[in-house]
Amino acid sequence: MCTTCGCGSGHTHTHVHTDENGIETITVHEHHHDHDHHHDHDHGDHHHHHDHDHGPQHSHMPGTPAARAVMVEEDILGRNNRIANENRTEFAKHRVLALNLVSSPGSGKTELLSATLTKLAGDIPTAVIEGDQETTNDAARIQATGTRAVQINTGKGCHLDAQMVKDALARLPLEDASILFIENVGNLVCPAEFDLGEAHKVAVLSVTEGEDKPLKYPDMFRAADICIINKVDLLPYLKFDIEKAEEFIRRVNPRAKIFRTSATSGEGLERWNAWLKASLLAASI
Ligand SMILES: Nc1nc2c(ncn2[C@@H]2O[C@H](COP(=O)(O)OP(=O)(O)O)[C@@H](O)[C@H]2O)c(=O)[nH]1
Ligand SMILES: [Mg+2]
Repeated sequence: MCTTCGCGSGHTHTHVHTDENGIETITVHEHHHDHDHHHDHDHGDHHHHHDHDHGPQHSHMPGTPAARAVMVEEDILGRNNRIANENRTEFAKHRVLALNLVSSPGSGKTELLSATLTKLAGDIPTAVIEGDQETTNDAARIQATGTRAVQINTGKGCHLDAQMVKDALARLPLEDASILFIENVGNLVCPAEFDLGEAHKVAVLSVTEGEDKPLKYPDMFRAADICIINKVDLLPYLKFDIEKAEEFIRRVNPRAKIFRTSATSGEGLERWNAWLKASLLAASI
């Protein structure tokens, strides 16, 4: 269950499958306990029909008071943080720099990763965990660059959690002094809450999304201390004010380190890659 949006039942199991291209996929299945119900009631002159799927923030069923919902939420986040810390210990043991890429769908996370991995090839060992609700498309795009990748399909899930990353690590042995990129499910809300054990969340904002997104989704831009403004090659065609975008990012997160990139033209990738190498060095000592 997501403590942010309330989706899912929280009871999951996974299975692993290797497809004809050798791509390993961990699929998360939800067990549905049907808490959905509907009821009709009259308010004098008008009539309501409600369908409810009881999430943690919306509990008015007898015996499910708000206090219990808060406890469930704390329990889920507490468990997630515990496993995230186990992942973090594992990363430290192998001197791995782990980065959690978060954004709305289509900002260019996979394109940016592919371009980055191609540039780092032969220089720095890398591995990728790909998160999407469905398909192995992105793991296939990553493997095409020669980098090892495991796909996680979250099904109904709106974010990756620490347990999913732990499961993926069991299938993706960490190389010492390497960079692990975790591409989260495209969603500017829920992944902000879930620590995966990463050193940094990296928010990718593309110029086609509008410069106000850091103000509209502040939790994500507060959680991410690195922010990449991608698709700068499209700036001549848009009304996107990049200075204003940077100002808005800094308004919600004054510590944010900001990069401007184009995954397709390669602009800005030198600076981004230099930062990656310097951060890996810092993680290695
Ligand atoms: N013009 C332009 N297109 C890009 C750039 N980065 C990604 N794209 C395109 O944007 C679309 C979504 O990219 P993708 O990497 O799948 O986004 P993701 O959902 O964040 O992983 C694809 O058609 C990419 O080719 C960029 O820097 N410039
Ligand atoms: Mg992607």
